Amino acid sequence: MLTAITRGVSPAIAECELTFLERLPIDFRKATEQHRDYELLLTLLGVRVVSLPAEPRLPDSVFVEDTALVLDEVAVVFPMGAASRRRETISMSEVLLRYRPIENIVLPGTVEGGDILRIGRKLFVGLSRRTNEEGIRQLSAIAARHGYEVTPAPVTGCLHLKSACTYLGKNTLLGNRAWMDVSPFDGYEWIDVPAEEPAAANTLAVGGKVILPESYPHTRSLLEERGFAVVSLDISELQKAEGGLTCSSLLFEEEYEE
Ligand code: CIR
Repeated sequence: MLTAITRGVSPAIAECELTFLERLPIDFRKATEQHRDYELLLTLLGVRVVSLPAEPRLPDSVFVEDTALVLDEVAVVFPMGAASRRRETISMSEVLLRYRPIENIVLPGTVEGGDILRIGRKLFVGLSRRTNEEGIRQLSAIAARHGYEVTPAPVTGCLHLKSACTYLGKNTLLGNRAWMDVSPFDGYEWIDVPAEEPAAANTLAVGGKVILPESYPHTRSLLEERGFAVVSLDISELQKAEGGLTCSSLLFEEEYEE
């Protein structure tokens, strides 16, 4: 069954890391409500949600996707590029041990899960402000042992690879191609985000639907014209923390048998 690990919003979220955004006030109660709606929507789409308690001292810890990559055979835990976030992996490793054996990337390698776009047994990994060449090298070695191929994909205009593009299914990517090097993605169809919604590429395709932030109505129309079933969700407060839809869950198949 598709499983999503999530974590409650930290009451310290106002002190989150910000790279490309100006700091705006975040309404903690609203953020918590939006996060619960996110968990509820995943449940309605057939995902088993494992909701962990908030980490009051770790402002960005709601963004669990960045801590690790859960493949069918192994969980790979990362030293994140943002040093302030590295303690998030301590409790996450304990949880992941219930599901998979764990391997660790080690410093000076850094990787964040927001940089990993998985399509089957291909892992496209953003070379970004948070994920470095040494991190990608170590990840490639671990992934290769389990039959996955890693392809680096330089990212220039945004935080992570999946801020610039996500996979919708049907061999199609939604992207802002100005923010990344697209050459690793030869052979895929592209849908370009509309100019007025440059940050709309971070979607979550699950349960036959594409979840999209409510703030991107033009992208919604475009995806619907192209035959994708879209569900919109208001995540305005988490967007102010530079979070998107993929960041708030760590998704994997719970019962995997070789
Ligand atoms: C950070 O800068 O690390 C957080 N404020 C946002 C992380 C978003 N994560 C993601 O896109 N995977």
